Amino acid sequence: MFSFFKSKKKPAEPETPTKDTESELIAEPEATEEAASQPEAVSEPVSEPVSEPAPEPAPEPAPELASEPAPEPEKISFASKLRLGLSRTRQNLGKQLTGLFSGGKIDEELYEELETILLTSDAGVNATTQLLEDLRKQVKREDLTDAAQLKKALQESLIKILEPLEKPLDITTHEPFVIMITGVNGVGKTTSIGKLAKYFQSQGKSVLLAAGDTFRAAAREQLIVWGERNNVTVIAPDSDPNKKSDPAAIIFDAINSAKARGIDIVLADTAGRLTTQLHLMEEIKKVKRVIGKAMSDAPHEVLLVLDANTGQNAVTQVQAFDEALDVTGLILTKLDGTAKGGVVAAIAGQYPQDPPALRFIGVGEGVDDLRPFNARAFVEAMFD
Ligand SMILES: Nc1nc2c(ncn2[C@@H]2O[C@H](COP(=O)(O)OP(=O)(O)O)[C@@H](O)[C@H]2O)c(=O)[nH]1
Ligand SMILES: [Mg+2]
Repeated sequence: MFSFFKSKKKPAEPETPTKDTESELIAEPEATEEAASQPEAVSEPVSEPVSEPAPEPAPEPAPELASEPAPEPEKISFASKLRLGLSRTRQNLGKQLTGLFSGGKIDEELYEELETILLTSDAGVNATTQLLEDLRKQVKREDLTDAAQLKKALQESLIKILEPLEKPLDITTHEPFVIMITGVNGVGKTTSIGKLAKYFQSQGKSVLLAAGDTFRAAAREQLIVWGERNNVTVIAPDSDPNKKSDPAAIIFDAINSAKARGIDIVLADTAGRLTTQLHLMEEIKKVKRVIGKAMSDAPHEVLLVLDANTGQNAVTQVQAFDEALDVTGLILTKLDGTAKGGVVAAIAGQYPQDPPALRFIGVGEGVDDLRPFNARAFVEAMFD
C-alpha cells in the first residue's frame, strides 16, 4: 500500500559500512581559467572526511554562506518559465479544447470527446473518470448550458485533483536534512540535484552533495562540476578507476562530513536502476539502511525522480520504488519536453486516498528550471 509520510523505523540489521571508505573530499574547486578570472569565488576551508559517526558535531565553524557569491537574481520569473515549459502541452491541449469548447451544447458527445482528449494527454483512466464526474457535477450545480463555460469548470476540476499533490518539502525539521535521490537511468536525478542545490542556497541554506552514483565515472564528474559551479562541497568516490566504490559508504561519509561542518542539507545522488533489476533494487535498500546508521531518522526525504515523457510508466515506477524505499516525495522532470503534461493528473488519480507529495517539477535544463509544484499555477500554465 502506498503511503507517504510513513514514520521511519530504525533499521534493525547490524550493518556497518567499511571503515576505510574510498571517498575523497572535494572541498576546493580546482582552479580553472574561469575561477582564476573570478577571484571573488572564495574556496571553502578544507577539512578531512569523517569516516565514522561522530558522537558530537565537531566544533568546526560552518562555512559562511555570506562569503559565497550571491545567487544571480532570476531574470525571468518561474511563472513565465512554467508557461514556456508547458507550451507543448498547452498547444496540444489548447488546440483540441478550443475546438471542443468553442460553443454549442453540453451533451454526451462532448463528454466523450473530452474523455478521449484527457486519455491521450496521459491523464490516465482514474483521473479522467474523476475529472469527468466532477465536471458533470459542476455543470449541474451551476446550471451550465454552453460549452464555452466548460473551460473554466475543467480548470477548477483539474486544480481540485492536483491540489492534494501540493505538499512543499519542509527541510527545517532536521540538521542536516538528508535527501536521498533515486529513480531510473536518465530521468534527471543528477541535474535535479544541481538545481536543488542552487534553489536551497538561494534560500540561505548550506548544501553538501554526495556523489553516490558510483557506477558511471561520468556521474561523479557531473556532480563535481555542479559543486564547482555552485561553490558547494562534493563528497565523491576516489577517481582511481581500479578501486570499486561503495555508494553507501560515500553517502555515509558525506552525512558525517555535513554534521561536522554544520551543513543544512545533504543531497545524495544514486545510480539509476530499473525496477526489474532486483539486485540493484536490493542495493538501493542497503544504501538507505546505511544512511540511517550515519544519522538516525535519515534519510529525511526519499525523492523519486520521474521523467514526464515516460507517461503511464511513471505510475509503475512510483509503485516499485515506494515498495523498496518508502518514497516520501516526487520530482517530475522534463515537462518542457512533452505535450502530455496530463501525467501529473495520472499520478494524482492513482492514489486518490493517499496522494504522493509532488515536491518539485522540472521545466527545462537551466539551473533555475526546477521549483516546488503549485497546482493552480500549473493548471493555469497548462491551458489558456
Ligand atoms: N528538457 C529538460 N531536460 C532535462 C530536465 N531535467 C534533466 N534533463 C536532462 O536529462 C538528461 C539526463 O539527466 P541526468 O541528470 O544525467 O539524469 P540521471 O541519469 O537521472 O542522473 C540530461 O541531458 C539533462 O540535461 C528538464 O526538466 N528538462
Ligand atoms: Mg545521474
